[in-house]
Amino acid sequence: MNTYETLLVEQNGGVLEVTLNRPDKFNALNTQVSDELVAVCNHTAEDASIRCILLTGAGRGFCAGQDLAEVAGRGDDFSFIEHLDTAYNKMVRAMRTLEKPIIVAVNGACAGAGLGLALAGDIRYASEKAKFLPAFIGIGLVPDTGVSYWLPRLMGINRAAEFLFLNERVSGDQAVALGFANKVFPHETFLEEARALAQKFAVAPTLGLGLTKRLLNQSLTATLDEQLDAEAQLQNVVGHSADYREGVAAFYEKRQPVFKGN
Ligand code: T3D
Repeated sequence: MNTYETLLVEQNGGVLEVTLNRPDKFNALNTQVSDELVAVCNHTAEDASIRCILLTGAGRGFCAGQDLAEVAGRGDDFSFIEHLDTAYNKMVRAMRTLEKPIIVAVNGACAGAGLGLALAGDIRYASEKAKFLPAFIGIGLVPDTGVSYWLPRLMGINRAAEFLFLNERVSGDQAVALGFANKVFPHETFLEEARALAQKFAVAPTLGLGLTKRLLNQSLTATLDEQLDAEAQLQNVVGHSADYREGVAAFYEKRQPVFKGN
């Protein structure tokens, strides 16, 4: 296991629980945080004993986006292209290409690139204390970290325009209604709810979940014909897996299947 300075990382059974750990800064992002999240994804991809990631934040915030304290030290030649490409875009790509589920448990403020980080997960559970805001236009920036990709797809372009232009602050309930959070729970229980979901995924057919994620990813830009072909190709992979054999056997034996993830 790698060592991390900005993250707390703990494996519980098949679940890797990852906590953004810069609570005094509302877990604001910098290159070190995103590099460490990429390392977590790479480690998870290689370690068959990890079958799900649960990502949350320490303290009152989930993630306040770019650490604004680091902006002051930038010179005129600072390249936002290079910064985003090597830091936050790399993080989003690592999360989306990781073929294992990522649950994001949003415990508090979720802003800017922190919203992009949350949207790069597969399922978002929110505490009643969660608040989501784009933040970008509030400081004169455009959306990044995938926010302008996900929001129109999840909430429609008109509501995305309103949310982004007006830099609206929305609650967990509103995020569910808008379609970009899955469920909201009381603050006292929300992490337990997310952990229970993660433990379900940890005993699910991991190969099937991972390839379902691949299909969902490509569905966002594919034609129906491309998607039908991709489904057939990937069914031909999972259709020869041990978990599929186990699933069918358990069905006929009227018992719970024991999926090993392969
Ligand atoms: O520049 C580039 O690298 C390009 C990439 C950009 C990507 C982006 O993410 S742009 C957007 C950057 N983020 C923001 O603009 C959000 C700024 N923060 C806020 O709007 C609010 O702080 C929150 C809505 C997140 C939380 O509000 P609230 O009222 O609950 O808490 P607070 O009192 O404002 O903040 C609590 C502490 O966190 C505070 O520190 P203090 O005063 O107690 O010592 C605050 O300074 C700190 N904090 C919050 N956000 C950031 C931050 N520190 C550094 N960077 C932050 N982004």
